[in-house]
Amino acid sequence: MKARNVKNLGQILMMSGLLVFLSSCINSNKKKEYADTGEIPVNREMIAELTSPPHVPTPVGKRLAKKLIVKMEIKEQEGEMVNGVRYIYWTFGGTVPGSFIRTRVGDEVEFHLQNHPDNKLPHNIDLHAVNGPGGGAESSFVAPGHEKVFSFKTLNPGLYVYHCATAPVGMHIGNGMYGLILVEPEGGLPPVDKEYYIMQGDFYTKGAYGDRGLQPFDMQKALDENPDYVVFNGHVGAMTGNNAITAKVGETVRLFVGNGGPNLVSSFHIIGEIFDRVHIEGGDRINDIVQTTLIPAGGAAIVEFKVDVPGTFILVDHSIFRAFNKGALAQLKVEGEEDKKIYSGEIEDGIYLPEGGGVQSMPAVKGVAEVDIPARSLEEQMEFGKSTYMQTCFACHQSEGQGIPNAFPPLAKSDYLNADVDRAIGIVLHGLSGEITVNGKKYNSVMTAQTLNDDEIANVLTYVYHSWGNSKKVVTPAMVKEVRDQ
Ligand code: HEC
Ligand SMILES: [Cu+2]
Repeated sequence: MKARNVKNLGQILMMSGLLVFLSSCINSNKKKEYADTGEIPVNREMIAELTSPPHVPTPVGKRLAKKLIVKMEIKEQEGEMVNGVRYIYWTFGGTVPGSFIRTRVGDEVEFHLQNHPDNKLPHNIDLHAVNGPGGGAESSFVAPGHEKVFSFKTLNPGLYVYHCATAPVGMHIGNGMYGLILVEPEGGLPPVDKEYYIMQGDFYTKGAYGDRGLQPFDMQKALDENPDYVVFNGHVGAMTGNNAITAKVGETVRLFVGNGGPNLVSSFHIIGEIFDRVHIEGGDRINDIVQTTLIPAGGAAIVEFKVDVPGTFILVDHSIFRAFNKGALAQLKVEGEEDKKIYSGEIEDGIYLPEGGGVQSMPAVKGVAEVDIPARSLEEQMEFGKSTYMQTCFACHQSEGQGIPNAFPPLAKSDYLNADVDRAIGIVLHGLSGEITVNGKKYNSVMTAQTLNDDEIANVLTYVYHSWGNSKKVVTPAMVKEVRDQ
């Protein structure tokens, strides 16, 4: 968020008036020199630095326009969409999205498109930064084991999408063939503390979300615009946990955000943050103070903001089922000093007693009222346990105990659950936080203590242990009481 000092507004206005006046003199000199950006002369040759997401190359700063040589290699390669789900990605430079290209206005880009000999298909590239037929597609059509070269001059500053445009175009894009090329203005974009590269894409697989094994592309689902996965940077969890992007309190962050599609429009939003500036659609126009910005398929935006407080901020497509159920979720982890004026954190967990409410006090975790527990059969335990599960655990661990990748660990066939009953009882009683490994995948999140009595905990855990391939242990209220009293 912007800090504003109202007292000095008059002074600032006078100063900035002067600055605008001065810089308009400078600018008009420049403009006179090159009536058209097409006339900016190039000075020497340089090999372009290309980076894989979420990284971006060094800013252009004050460098002169150059002949910039870009060498981009196309690779068709297998990768992981989400735990156990394999997918053959078609890539520019070995990643989805493809390598980030950073240029300045007036550069003469000599583009070398190389199609790796192990690939099966011809490809090409259409860069939205190009003024020319097909954005380069016609000149760059290249068979496996070949290289095509073409060149273009960057006339318009902005953030542009590039993508493959070989038929069937939708399938080439749908398999991951897109990326971003930035054209910085003369003198470069204003410096910031952190810059990152993020690109959304939708994926269509024969199986449903999470179905394991090598998943082929599904043309019918693509035609129906009904994706199984909507992700940032090529797969679920590409930017969460250890892969989260980072910043420190007080830093300014600039995100180069693209949307490869092939079909969906993105409602890009960061939970708990407001964009100070958005270069709408990656172009010239700047919008101040924005909550959610629309990024069309085949479009981009530059968003900038200062981070004021520490914590984990979640980047989403605010078409929210895509975020929590299809993968369109990334994390920005901010470290530093808290500022309670800007964000207090939880101040108090009070008790809310609507008039006539029967509950007079919240049971403490240790002291849930003892109830007279009748002896129960396994059938009864299963029935009561299922009902508690569907009311309490289901929201996070899901109906079949399958969990949600990177967020909620599975209870189905969980090695962690099956290894230790007392530990499982303790988790439901007291909650759990910190890193754990379940079936080979790491989770580092928080489960709050569940306010259930001993009978309910015994039943719900018995239900979990007798479902989804678990070890069929029976948990009794006496076992729960023992753990509670420890
Ligand atoms: C608000 C979300 C949420 C709810 C509700 C919830 N859990 Fe959890 N649970 C988690 C998270 C998150 C973890 C992992 C914590 C960590 O990373 O340290 C977890 C971990 C576990 C684990 C250990 C890991 C594993 O997969 O075996 C068990 C067992 C468990 N929960 C059981 C339950 C049961 C039973 C209920 C219902 C009574 C329940 N949970 C309700 C979020 C939740
Ligand atoms: Cu292609």
